[in-house]
Amino acid sequence: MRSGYVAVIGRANAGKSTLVNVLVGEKVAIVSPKPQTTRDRIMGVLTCEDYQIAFIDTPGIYKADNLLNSVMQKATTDALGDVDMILFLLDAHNGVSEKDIALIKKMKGQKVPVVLVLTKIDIMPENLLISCIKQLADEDIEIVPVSARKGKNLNELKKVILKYLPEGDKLFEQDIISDRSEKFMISEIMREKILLKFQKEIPHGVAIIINEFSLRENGKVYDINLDIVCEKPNHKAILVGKGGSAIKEVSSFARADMEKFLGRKVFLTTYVKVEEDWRNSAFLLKEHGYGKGNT
Ligand SMILES: Nc1nc2c(ncn2[C@@H]2O[C@H](COP(=O)(O)OP(=O)(O)OP(=O)(O)O)[C@@H](O)[C@H]2O)c(=O)[nH]1
Ligand SMILES: [Mg+2]
Repeated sequence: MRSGYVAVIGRANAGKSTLVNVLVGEKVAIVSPKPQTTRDRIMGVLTCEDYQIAFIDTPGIYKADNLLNSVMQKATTDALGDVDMILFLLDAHNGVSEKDIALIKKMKGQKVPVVLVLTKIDIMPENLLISCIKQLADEDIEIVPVSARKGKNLNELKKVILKYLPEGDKLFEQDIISDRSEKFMISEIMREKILLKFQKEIPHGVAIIINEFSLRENGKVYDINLDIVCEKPNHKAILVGKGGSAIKEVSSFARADMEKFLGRKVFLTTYVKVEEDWRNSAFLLKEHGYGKGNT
């Protein structure tokens, strides 16, 4: 039996959460086309007969321009401690930049093995993939190209990971797939739908507060009441939409996913409120669950 922790690191939007979800076989982290989707570390556990891998998904490496971003970057740096190996994910479908090379060099300075995973190869012309691999040859790092979306080369990736994991017992019970609560996932599902519908700064300035999360006595329906916190009155107007149309639409997508996730009917009520510049308030960040560990 082999078991261990694997940090999944990379620039924002590299495909970290998508890969973790596919490898674990369940959605443990939300995904969106916008950078900075993941805000905290999330563990996803893959258990098989003779191995168990605990993946640590992390916020993407990004230049912090507010306190929330700094908290997110700290979550990523902290994930590098106490893992058995690092997967450094690189989305090279537009080529490899100097900045990418600099990050690879920095990762190689860590005290655990690092494997470079080239993501999204389904949208990468083959000649570009070959030239990227040639370009990266000088870096003297093991490279595994994958596509999480098309399920390409994932068995190969698992084999490579297992080479670096120590012999040992299971770290978690068989049925554990994440370290996060249902309540956390519910708030993340709401945030995901907002990330998918709204543009620019609006989704980045949103936090979700769950006021109620309870199963009715009949065991068939969850009552969920949540606040969508945004940063500015004009963001609130956009989130609510004309006659409440935007919030209604986004809540309906969220409710459908929540029902799928919980396997029960959901009665969802949402309220949009403004907390000016909450992303720069240490107090409000903690209030909204950032930078205080798992919930
Ligand atoms: N074509 C293609 N798209 C992918 C693949 N993996 C991820 N994506 C897309 O890339 C975008 C970002 O994916 P995420 O998994 O959220 O990326 P991330 O690295 O977790 O991003 P952050 O949490 O913001 O750092 C989404 O639109 C995904 O659907 C892939 O294998 N192929
Ligand atoms: Mg992510």
